[in-house]
Amino acid sequence: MNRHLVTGGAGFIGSALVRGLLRDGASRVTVVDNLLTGNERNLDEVRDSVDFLNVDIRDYNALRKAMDGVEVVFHEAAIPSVPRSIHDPVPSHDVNVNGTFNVLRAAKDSGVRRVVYAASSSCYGDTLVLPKVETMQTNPKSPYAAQKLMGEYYMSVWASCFGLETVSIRYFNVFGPRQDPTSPYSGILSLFMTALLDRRSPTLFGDGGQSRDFTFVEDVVALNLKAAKAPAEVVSGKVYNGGNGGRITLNEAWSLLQGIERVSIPPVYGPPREGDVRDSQADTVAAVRDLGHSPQYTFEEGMRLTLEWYRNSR
Ligand code: UD2
Repeated sequence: MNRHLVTGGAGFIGSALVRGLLRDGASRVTVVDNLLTGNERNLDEVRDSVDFLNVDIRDYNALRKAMDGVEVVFHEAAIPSVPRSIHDPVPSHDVNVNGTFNVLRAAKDSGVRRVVYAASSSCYGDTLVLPKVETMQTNPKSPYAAQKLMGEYYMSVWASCFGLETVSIRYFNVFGPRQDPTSPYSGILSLFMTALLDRRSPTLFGDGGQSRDFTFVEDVVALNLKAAKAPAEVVSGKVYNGGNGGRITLNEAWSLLQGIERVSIPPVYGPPREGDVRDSQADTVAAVRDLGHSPQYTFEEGMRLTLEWYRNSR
């Protein structure tokens, strides 16, 4: 019987978390993924230590069975992307809201002790002040942001009404190896990496002056492991920023990458993107205090490692 289950465990962040759990001493990990955006190749290195279940998180009965005997669930499965949720809101609502509801219901009914949830910095929308603190008023600007926020509310309510331990971590633009660069909805840094290696211009929506707190995936993995172990009386039902604490514009990020690769490729500028947040930066005080968050990778270190991974995997 496995103690840990990762929904979305064949995805970019989920598979990194599976590897992190195994490094941290787990003997086996259960992965629930319907391979909509995930890929079993992401688990190649750890296949022998993974019980993979091709299950959709909207299937309560299958989740209930998968969670039998599990102690901690990491809920990473989602249909990500702000623009995708605007172009096609029904599937993202169904997976991100109804799916999350099912994960909680199945977890409770299966006797799971704790659920750690992948929330999103998008819930803040545009704020007058940076960095963004958990105590600020949320202001979602897209269906995706609203859905992820709804998930946080459900987490807290499952803690208060049903005695399940929950921790929500608001991710701030996670990047790293294995992020899928092939969709129009892919994360910007994965698009940058492939554009750079192809010696193509990336398209920047708007003036490229929008900023993000890009967070290296291994720092998010480490934070999840800490969130699974932190004392319930301190963390349960709560929400924490899982960012790095820095902030860089898209123009700066592209410049840095060109410098690393010693090329000069001016970007192409397109119209601003609907639902886009202008600036994003995490206040990490609460995560440091309660969870022991301690990001280990500077943006440049993370970018270099990621770029090498994309180069070697071509
Ligand atoms: C949001 C969340 C992030 C995570 C993610 C999941 C914020 C601040 N962040 O990321 O935490 O939940 O959603 O999907 O809400 N862009 C271009 N050209 C492109 C693609 C993107 O300029 O070809 C821009 C885009 O307009 C945005 C930035 O790059 O300003 C980052 O976009 P993204 O899709 O990588 O992530 P974002 O910020 O929507």
